[in-house]
Order: sequence, then structure tokens, then C-alpha cells
Amino acid sequence: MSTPEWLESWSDDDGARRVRDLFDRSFGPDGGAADGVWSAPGRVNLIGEHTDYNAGLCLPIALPHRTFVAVRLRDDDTVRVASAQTDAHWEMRLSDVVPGEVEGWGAYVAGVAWALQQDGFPVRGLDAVVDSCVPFGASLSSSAALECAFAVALDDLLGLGLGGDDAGRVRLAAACIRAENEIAGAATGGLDQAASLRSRPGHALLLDCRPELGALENAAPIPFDVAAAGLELLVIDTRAPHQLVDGQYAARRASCEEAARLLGVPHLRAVTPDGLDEALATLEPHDADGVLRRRVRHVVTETARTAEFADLVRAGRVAEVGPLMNASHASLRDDYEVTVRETDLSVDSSLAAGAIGARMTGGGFGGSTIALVRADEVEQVVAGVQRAFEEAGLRAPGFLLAPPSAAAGRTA
Ligand code: GAF
Repeated sequence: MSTPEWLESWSDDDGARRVRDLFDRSFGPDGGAADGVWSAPGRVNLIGEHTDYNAGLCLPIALPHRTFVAVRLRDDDTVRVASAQTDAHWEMRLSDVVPGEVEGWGAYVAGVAWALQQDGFPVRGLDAVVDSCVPFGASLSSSAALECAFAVALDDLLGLGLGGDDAGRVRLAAACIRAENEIAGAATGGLDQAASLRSRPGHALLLDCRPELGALENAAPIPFDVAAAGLELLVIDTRAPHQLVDGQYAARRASCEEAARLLGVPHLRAVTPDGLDEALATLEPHDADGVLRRRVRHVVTETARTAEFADLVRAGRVAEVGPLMNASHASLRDDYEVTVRETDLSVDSSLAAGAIGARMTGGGFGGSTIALVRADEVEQVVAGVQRAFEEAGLRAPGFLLAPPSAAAGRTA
């Protein structure tokens, strides 16, 4: 069997050095060094999947893997960005940034500047570079990490005063969500941006996405000390290519909105577990193939599982969450239909090799899974997954460990 590949995170010093060097190579000759370095983490969601846009509960943690940006403000409104991951510079004037008109990965950067400008802040152009150890296309929120790193950079450089407390960070998260929805054109909910901007080291963040809740009522940090329980959270990047991600994600969201409309409720959070059977019966005449009912069953049961998971963690009973993780994966596989062969195999082989719980994380259609594993069994689980992928003739997965880490902020 080949040696497992570990996807290491970078230290702050290493990340800062990389982007400062890249900045000097890309823009230095034009006018000096970057004004500073900022970074933002990717995330894994412990449980509560496809619930954020249904006003439900989710429970992410920030990863130690971060996206680093070095930024220098300009006097005009041009945004120029270079990335270690691609040769081509991305450039656009802020005045040309409008929904539907921005192509390429720079949309995540210019979109944040645009959204802050829409909020009335005096945003200017910038020269910037990006480098990242957040795996791309792995459902670990590399896009949110990019947006959030720029959000804290602009906040700092323009003196907006939002990054210093949670209420301000909620506004930065809202700008990042607008950038993603309106400029990058991905109809995602707010889970990823909240995780990247509002997480705390050593904690999971219980997000309650009901729109009627005030910014400070909708998130509660919960101590999540897996190490104290003798456990590790293992993340497995299955490297499954994303298939039709945008269309499929938008289709799931549209089904939920259609079901809520048929049920006469503002969102599916309004359907409680006690009211689920009645809601399914109401949908039946409109739902010949059963798709709407499966989607609703996932959303309602997933929020209930998330509440139970959070209660167990709060009670210091983290070692008992395994069955909830497994039930979440089964629901995402059978009712929400967002898993693929690789994520199912990763979960099944993690459990067969001794994990106490496992599930896909993020939007699905490929991407990563997580497994809660006894600390002295990590190697055994990694070997079991690696072997299962080899035997199935699949590309080797990547592995990382995920202690709950810090939110976005200034790095240097
Ligand atoms: C993606 C989206 F960006 C989030 O908003 C969330 O819906 C998640 O999929 C599924 O829980 O990460």
C-alpha cells in the first residue's frame, strides 16, 4: 500500500513569508511592500448540513488550514490580484464590478470590495496576492477563506472597525455572502463565512440560521475539546471531482423553497420533528416522485441531530456523537442525495477501520468526509481508508487533522 498523504497546515510565519515574497515578485517593483498580511481559515462542519439556507442549525469549526493574503491599498479603484495557485493576474476596476459581469476567481476578491462599497464604506482599489493551504475543491471552504481574508484585510486597511467584535464580524460575513451569491454567482447559505469569521480556537460554533434572530443571538461557541476525550477529528479529502456542483446545489435549495411554499411556512425550520409526518402528508399530492418529501425529511431530522450533537458536546459526552454523525451521512446519502461513491466509501471504510462516527462534510457531490477517531487509532483508520480507495481503483485521498482553530484576522 502507498504511503498516506498528509495535507499539512502552514504556520502564520510560513504563510506570511510566502505571500510577502510573492507580493514582492508580483507588485514590488511598482511601489514597495505590502501593507500587511491577513489570513482566514477553511472549515469543517461537524453536523448540520444543508440546513443553513433552511433557517436550521449547523455546527462548524475553523480548520488550522488558512488562506493568506498580502495587500497594499491603491489610490484608484483598480483591483489587481495574483495567486500562487495560478499564473494569470486578475484585474478589474471596482466601478466595473456588477452582478453577472465578473469572471474568474477574482470575483471572490472584488466581490467583497464591491459588497463593502454597497454598504456605504469608502472602498478603494488594491494590489494583492494569495496563497493557501486550504485544499481546493474539497468542500473545506476555500472560497469563503479567500473572501474572509480580504474582508478582514479591507476592514483593517480602511479602518472600518468591524473586525474587532462579533457584531462587526457578522457584517463582514454578510458582505462575503453577498460577494459569493451576487458576484461569484453561487447561491450558498452563510455557514462557511460565519465559520471563517466567527469561530474560536478550541470551540465549535453552534449557528442558528433563523433570520429573525439578531446577530448576537444566532451563534454560540461550544468548547469542543476532542483531545481531552482521547479523540481526533480526521478529515479525508476524497479528491472526488465535483459533479454539477452549482446546478445540483441550487436545485436542492429550490426544492426546499418549493416545499416551504407548499407547506405555507417561511422556511423549513418551521417544520418541527413532531410535525414532520403531517408535513410529509401535506406534500404527498404535489410530490409524485417523493423528492420533496425526502429533502424535507433530511432538513428536519438534520437540525434535530445537530441540536442533540451540541447537547452531548456541552455535556462533555463527545465520545457519544458517533451515531448522530452516521445518521447524518445516511440522510445526506438517501434523502438529500448529495453523496458520491468516494464519500460513501470514505465513510464506510473509516467506520470499518474503527472510527466512532463518520460523515461527509460541506455541500457534497464529492469533497471531504470527517471521522471521529480514538487518538491511538488514527493510523489504523487512515490505513483502512487508503486501502479501500486503492482496492477500488480510486485516486488516493488526502488526510488532515482538525483541531478547532482561530478565525480570520491580521497575521503580520
Ligand atoms: C456549502 C455552502 F456554501 C454552505 O452554505 C452550506 O449550505 C453547505 O454547503 C452545506 O451545509 O458549503
